[in-house]
Amino acid sequence: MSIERQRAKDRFWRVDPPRSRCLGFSLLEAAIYAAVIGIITFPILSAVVGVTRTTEEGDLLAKIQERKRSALHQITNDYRRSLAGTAAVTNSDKTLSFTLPGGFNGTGASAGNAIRYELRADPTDAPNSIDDNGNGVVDENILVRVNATASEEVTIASHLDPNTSGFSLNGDAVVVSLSCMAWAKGSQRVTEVSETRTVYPRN
Ligand SMILES: [Ca+2]
Ligand SMILES: [Ca+2]
Repeated sequence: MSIERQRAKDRFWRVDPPRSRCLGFSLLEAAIYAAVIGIITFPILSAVVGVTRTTEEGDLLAKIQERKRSALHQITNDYRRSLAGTAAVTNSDKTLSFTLPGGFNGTGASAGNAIRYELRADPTDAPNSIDDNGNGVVDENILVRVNATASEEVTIASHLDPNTSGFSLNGDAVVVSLSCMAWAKGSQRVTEVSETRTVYPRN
């Protein structure tokens, strides 16, 4: 067989490899698949993020409710023991002072420790409309219990809203309003819980 005939025969029987569709996706197919995967997974991821955020906000709400409850509980217990007629509210309704009984003087309860509850600007967040300490709430207050007689003071609450927290008097009773606030990471808003309680002295 001549070389020319052999070459012609080879060309006749040569089978080009099929352009298999299994070797890869076209650009259009890849784009469609990506879009479909995105449509399926985006709602799932959104739901997971939503549940996580809801859980964080729920935990935060429980935490600040407990913070408020604990501070009100302490003020209530303190003030109920106080001597009637000794309460005063000063410093633009931000300070409550009263006197605890010190014992029995033969005719009644004698004066004991002088107590103050003071709402103060948080030392880490000055009142300048800026969240200086980066905790998500702006210009929060702290609540400090001062035992003036013993020269002792203890911070019993923080994250308090200065605009809605304060004291007032109603006869011998004191009206205490506390608003605790906090911010959950990723949340669009600050969570706040408030309570106003009227407390009467028993002595
Ligand atoms: Ca500030
Ligand atoms: Ca702050």
